[in-house]
Amino acid sequence: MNLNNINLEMTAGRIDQFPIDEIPEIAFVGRSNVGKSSLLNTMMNRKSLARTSSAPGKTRTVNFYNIDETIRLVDLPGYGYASVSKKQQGSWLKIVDEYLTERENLKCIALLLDIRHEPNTADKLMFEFIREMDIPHIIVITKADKLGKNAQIKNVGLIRKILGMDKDDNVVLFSSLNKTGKDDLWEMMTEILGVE
Ligand SMILES: Nc1nc2c(ncn2[C@@H]2O[C@H](COP(=O)(O)OP(=O)(O)OP(=O)(O)O)[C@@H](O)[C@H]2O)c(=O)[nH]1
Ligand SMILES: [Mg+2]
Repeated sequence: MNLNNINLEMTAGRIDQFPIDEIPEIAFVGRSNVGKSSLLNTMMNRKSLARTSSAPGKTRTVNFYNIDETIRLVDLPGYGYASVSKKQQGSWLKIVDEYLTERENLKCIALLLDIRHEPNTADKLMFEFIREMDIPHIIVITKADKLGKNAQIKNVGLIRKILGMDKDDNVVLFSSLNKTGKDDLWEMMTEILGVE
């Protein structure tokens, strides 16, 4: 797979705009502001191909990044941030739901969780939903750079416990700031999707 051959193939606000082919996709889900778009930029070696913001609710469409015609990374709008009203969220969360429940190209889901926060009800529901979908999944714990080593270990343990994760669940500690976990995540993703 050639990481120099990446493009934003489509930014879709409706399900009928999704690309039609068989390219396997990995989707990135999680609360608004958890760092999904930043993680995608880090994974793709780009500074700002995916748009990011310190204000939650930046990504409002489904964004398909085509990597060398081999896989797609899919950036989704975030859910459940207190400062974004339910009504505001409704319009763009519908497309997330449609993507996750109807997309046949979807072969792996990465659920992102902020290392500093306990998973909330929305996170727990999303984790349950992914488990029930019976699709390979990776838990990515973001913003690792915000904590020291001991606090990292403590909080990862807490997140595992709160979500009731299994021992063999894939977990990656990640930082878009210093690229912690980037190689591990690429390895897991390519193995799950069966690409080189
Ligand atoms: N320190 C640190 N900050 C990060 C990291 N990842 C993301 N951020 C910051 O967190 C904020 C949100 O990042 P985004 O990537 O836009 O988050 P998102 O999950 O895409 O948010 P939505 O599009 O609203 O769902 C930005 O200010 C980023 O700079 C990280 O690993 N470390
Ligand atoms: Mg985003």
